[in-house]
Amino acid sequence: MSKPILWTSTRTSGTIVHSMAAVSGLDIDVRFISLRAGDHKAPDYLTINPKGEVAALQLPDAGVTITEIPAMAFWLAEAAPDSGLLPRDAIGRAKGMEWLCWCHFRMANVFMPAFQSRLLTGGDEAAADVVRAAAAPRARDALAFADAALAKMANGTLLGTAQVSAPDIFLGSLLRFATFLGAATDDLPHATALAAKVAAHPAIIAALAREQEIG
Ligand SMILES: N[C@@H](CCC(=O)N[C@@H](CS)C(=O)NCC(=O)O)C(=O)O
Repeated sequence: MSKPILWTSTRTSGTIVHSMAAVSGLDIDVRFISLRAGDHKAPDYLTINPKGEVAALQLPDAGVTITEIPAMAFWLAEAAPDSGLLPRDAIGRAKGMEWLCWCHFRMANVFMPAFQSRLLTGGDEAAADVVRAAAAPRARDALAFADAALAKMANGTLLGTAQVSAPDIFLGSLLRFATFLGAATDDLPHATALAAKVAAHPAIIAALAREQEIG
């Protein structure tokens, strides 16, 4: 039996999957590649993930690679049913997928344009500044929506679970991204408390420390 391999890169959206993998407790070989060095466009990597992106979860025994954060989260939750990444009941799992898809769409729609603003504007710096500035209030609006939903949930988590779930981890990362964009989030107590709960998870502390070490 070969271990699953998580291909990722530090301080990218791959960190979200790295955190979920850590919480799963599964024995996963985490391999870091450098986007700056172009490792994700190297022929060997493209045979694993033809999208040329991180993260990618390679399952050597099945001869399959899973990509896209909600799909990787789903596999991790299925492989580690007691991890709390997703609830075991069908409705709970569906609600978990709903939040994962929500976070994923916001990441692509609100956060990525800001982080890739120069790419989007063809290098036009002034236009890129406008794109970045427009992203901060939209990021805040997204987090305010999640904050209001959290206010109604038990345990202050998106699914009302005592354990930190995959959507909670994703939302915690979106809150961090929002802070990078300069969005005000201090007045969103539920989202802020959830992000703190996620950040205090021992497996996530260890995963982030490893990323810090690698640089
Ligand atoms: N939809 C993908 C997004 C993956 C993605 O955009 N990854 C970025 C890093 S944050 C990447 O690999 N970028 C390299 C490139 O596009 O050249 C997911 O859910 O994992």
